[in-house]
Amino acid sequence: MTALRLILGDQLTRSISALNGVEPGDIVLMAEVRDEATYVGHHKQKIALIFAAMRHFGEELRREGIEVDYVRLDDPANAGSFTGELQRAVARHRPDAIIATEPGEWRVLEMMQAWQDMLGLPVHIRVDDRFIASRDRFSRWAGDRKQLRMEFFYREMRRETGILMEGGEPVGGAWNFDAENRKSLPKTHRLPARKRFAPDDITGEVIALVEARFPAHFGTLDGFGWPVTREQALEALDDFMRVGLPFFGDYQDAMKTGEAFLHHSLISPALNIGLLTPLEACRRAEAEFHAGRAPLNAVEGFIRQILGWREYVRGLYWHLMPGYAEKNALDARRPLPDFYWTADTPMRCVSEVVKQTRDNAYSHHIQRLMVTGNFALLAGLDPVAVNDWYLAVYADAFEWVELPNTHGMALYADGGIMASKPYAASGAYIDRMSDFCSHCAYDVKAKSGDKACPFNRLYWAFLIRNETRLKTNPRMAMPMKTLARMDEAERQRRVADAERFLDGL
Ligand code: FAD
Ligand code: DLZ
Ligand code: SF4
Repeated sequence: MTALRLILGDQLTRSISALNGVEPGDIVLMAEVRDEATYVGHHKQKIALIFAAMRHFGEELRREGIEVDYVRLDDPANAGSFTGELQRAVARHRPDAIIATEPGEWRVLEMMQAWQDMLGLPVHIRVDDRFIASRDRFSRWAGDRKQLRMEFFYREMRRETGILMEGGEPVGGAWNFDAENRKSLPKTHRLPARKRFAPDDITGEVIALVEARFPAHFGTLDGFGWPVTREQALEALDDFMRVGLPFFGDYQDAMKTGEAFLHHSLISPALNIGLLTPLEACRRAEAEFHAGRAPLNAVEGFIRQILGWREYVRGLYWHLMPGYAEKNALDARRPLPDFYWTADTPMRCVSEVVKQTRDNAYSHHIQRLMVTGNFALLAGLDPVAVNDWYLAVYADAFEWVELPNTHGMALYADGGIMASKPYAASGAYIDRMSDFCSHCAYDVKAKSGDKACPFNRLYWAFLIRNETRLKTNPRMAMPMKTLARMDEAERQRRVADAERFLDGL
């Protein structure tokens, strides 16, 4: 029996289920296709990362003696889509069956499910077992729970894997050291240089191709330094363990002008395309703790992001799709302002994050959540447009992880399935966690008027607009109490002030 084994651009793991039992005579199909590069206008670095990593992975398989049919984007016969390339490959190789691993996006799963009938061949879609919790495991946990809180899921994952556990109890006597993850960066703190990888010939060729074929896409390719092989990804992980992890806990939420990476791991692109596995990243961090090289607040904080958040959002995505993406619980309708693409805004925090995003296809979690995300939430930007932006601009963005984070966590568009309250904050939060406000044209202390920080002007209008929806939420009790004391004239004044700002966008 000859099997055609399909490997997608985010399935670049030697132990991926589609390659299990690969035999002489089988053919591995990998295809660079226009549809995947354009279904949103991905950042140039994201396309380059995926094509470069795909080409390197294809070569690695060939070195092992596996037959790889690799279709390049600039192949004149390229059909431009997964389905078209599969049809062409079936005509070339006449396989008895197709073997694939389930994809990371609903839209691609629907595509795959149509192939068997279309091609008249058995299509085996295998489970993606690179995740720590299978989709079934998550669904069993979710059951008919009313609330799907990450913290409780995370504790089960800790118990099941034994990571940071001691005799059935969490190491250090607590599950979560989140309260120790919120320091701002002292002025004198020295940030480490981070490991970046100069493009080799294969990556250089891909960079030229992306520049030529996708010139209008967002972002620059100049500083491309992402790991594109497993070997490089392991080096990046090592580098993080040495220079990032020890301070990861303390400064996880901090932001600084001109500094995109701080003490973050930068491993999400490598993890999401399969060059690293989540379990090995967690085990490495745990070993650093046991060796006394990193404190518990850092190690637990890092492991929580992967074993907790990453697994949880993946479970949530598949548990709630396809309806999840259509929710718009706060009835937000405003179009995305141009400055999300141009960085051209006097709001220093927003322009800084958009510039970092343009230059690196990266910004860290708090920048995504509390700057661009918080602005979108307060301004009532349309969730579809905001989701498309997040899916396009980050090198690590695939819908299974992007959608719950944006739709649920940042925008509260799911009405509170993911976050127990909206992450709405005035400028004071950004001022506390960054140096942005001291370089800004706006005054972070002023509450209203043209010079006042827009986050302050929008914050109360957001609460007023959503008062009925949020007033029964116990975690919103404090601001809702303050709002209840505000007289009608003051409310009208604040709404009008916010409207004046929004009209000027
Ligand atoms: P670190 O801060 O070093 O964290 C370590 C790892 O933990 C990350 O590599 C990542 O794999 C995992 N992680 C951390 N937070 C989350 C989270 N909330 N959800 C899932 N995994 C997490 N992450 C993506 O991988 N792809 C996305 O498309 C994406 N979109 C986001 C959109 C919004 C609005 C927000 C608020 C967050 C989003 N995140 C996304 C989560 C998070 O911001 C990134 O995983 C993180 O910034 C990646 O950088 P890092 O590798 O340096 O992470
Ligand atoms: C994101 C992406 C891009 C830009 N290009 C390709 C490609 O040409 N070929 C490919 O196999 N995969 C690509 N990908 C990743 C896919 O979009 C991803 O596999 C699906 O979204 C499922 O997660
Ligand atoms: Fe951002 Fe407001 Fe601070 Fe300016 S003052 S940087 S707009 S939070």
